[in-house]
Amino acid sequence: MNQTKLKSNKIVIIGDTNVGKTCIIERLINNTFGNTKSTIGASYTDIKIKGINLKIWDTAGQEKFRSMINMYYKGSKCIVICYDITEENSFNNVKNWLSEIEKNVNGIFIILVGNKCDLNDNRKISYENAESFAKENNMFYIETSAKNNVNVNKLFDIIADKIALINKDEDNCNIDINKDNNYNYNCGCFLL
Ligand SMILES: Nc1nc2c(ncn2[C@@H]2O[C@H](COP(=O)(O)OP(=O)(O)OP(=O)(O)O)[C@@H](O)[C@H]2O)c(=O)[nH]1
Ligand SMILES: [Mg+2]
Repeated sequence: MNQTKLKSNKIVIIGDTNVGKTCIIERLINNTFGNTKSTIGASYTDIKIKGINLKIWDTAGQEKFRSMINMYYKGSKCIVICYDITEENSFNNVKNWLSEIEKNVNGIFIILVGNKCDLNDNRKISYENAESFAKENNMFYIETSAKNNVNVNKLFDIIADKIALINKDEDNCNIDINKDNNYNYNCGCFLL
């Protein structure tokens, strides 16, 4: 196996503060939902899903960290933009997140995630509206609940599948068919 094949595939999770980015990762890694503190800077988690090594960067949504997030886009295979289905502003801001991405990277796989779908009674953005916005902007759309564990694993399965295809296209496949599909992970952090 060459050096390239040993590399993790970088995924960056962005979106306004409080939309649930850290909770989604907590649910994926530990299968828990609890008290999270607002993220400072960014932190990463290494995890293997469907035989694909993923390095998932969780970034801070607070305005004061905004300008620093641009450096995380470089070299990523997938960007996940999260919003909160009960917070209209967080959906309206997806446009701004998209234009920041466009300034930094081209043709990247982007998934739009509407989190907190357990709060359907307080929903401000309809599924149809969000899905058609996603389509218009060449994004995949999925709704999740980190709280009730809805679609969190599915989200990362979709990402792993897509990255496997991207890597295959690049003749840079990272799948090790001899390894099982256990979720092995490491983590670390980087304060800006
Ligand atoms: N009801 C509900 N609440 C959620 C869900 N996910 C996260 N939350 C709550 O939303 C709040 C913010 O969650 P975080 O994961 O810290 O948000 P974040 O997007 O990482 O925020 P920053 O780190 O500041 O960018 C917390 O109070 C969570 O308990 C969800 O799926 N449903
Ligand atoms: Mg966070």
